[in-house]
Amino acid sequence: MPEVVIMKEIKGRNEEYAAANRQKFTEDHVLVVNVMGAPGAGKTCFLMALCKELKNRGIGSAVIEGDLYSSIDTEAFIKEGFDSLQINTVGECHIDAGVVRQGYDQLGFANGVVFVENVGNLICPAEFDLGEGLRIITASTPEGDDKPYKYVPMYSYVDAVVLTKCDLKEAVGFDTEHFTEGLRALNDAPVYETSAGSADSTSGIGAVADLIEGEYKMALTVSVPIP
Ligand SMILES: Nc1nc2c(ncn2[C@@H]2O[C@H](COP(=O)(O)OP(=O)(O)OP(=O)(O)O)[C@@H](O)[C@H]2O)c(=O)[nH]1
Ligand SMILES: [Mg+2]
Repeated sequence: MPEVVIMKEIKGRNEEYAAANRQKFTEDHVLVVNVMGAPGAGKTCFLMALCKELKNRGIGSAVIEGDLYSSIDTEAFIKEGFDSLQINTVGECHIDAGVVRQGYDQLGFANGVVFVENVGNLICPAEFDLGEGLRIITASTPEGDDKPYKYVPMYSYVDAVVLTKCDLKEAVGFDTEHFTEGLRALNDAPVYETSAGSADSTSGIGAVADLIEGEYKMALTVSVPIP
């Protein structure tokens, strides 16, 4: 049974905790990546394929899972040999910087990348800085190509967009041009096309791994700011 941290929200102090996290992650030379997206967007499948690809490249990774209830996703990562810890929000639609720090300290992971799979939600997670180094949204093609037009705060907030379930593009009539046009009105974040949960599980993962590897190498060289 994996370790489970129960979230207790500390209202109004998130920015303070996020700043302390950023300092700590920088000191530790750990790249923390906040992965957001709708429920069922394919966050776990994408992260599983990405962690395996990073492992092949000699980069270690661990996953902090945020869910309202259950430890299903954490168990999946542990089964594959990755360090993973579960946060249960017990009803909250996001995780915050304080609970991520609790999870990070208990995980005790060093020398690599820590992914935080946020609670499946396209609204609340964009309001809570976790002190992360990189923000990714997973957008699945069956959700529709109009999401950047509707979920403006989230699509403005992220550093990279991972389109998931691209194997279903034609079947669901996903118009990449329409999606990208909406995104470009808000953000110049790169878009990566993936199909990690399909028969071709490695599809598009290499390009995302290049991004993560580049950011991680940068995190290794950054010197610690004096508070
Ligand atoms: N066809 C197809 N199905 C996928 C793909 N990626 C994920 N799926 C399926 O989509 C469903 C949800 O995938 P998950 O990876 O669990 O999604 P999630 O975003 O982690 O879900 P929550 O954590 O519950 O919010 C599962 O049935 C997956 O098998 C893909 O690339 N192609
Ligand atoms: Mg998941």
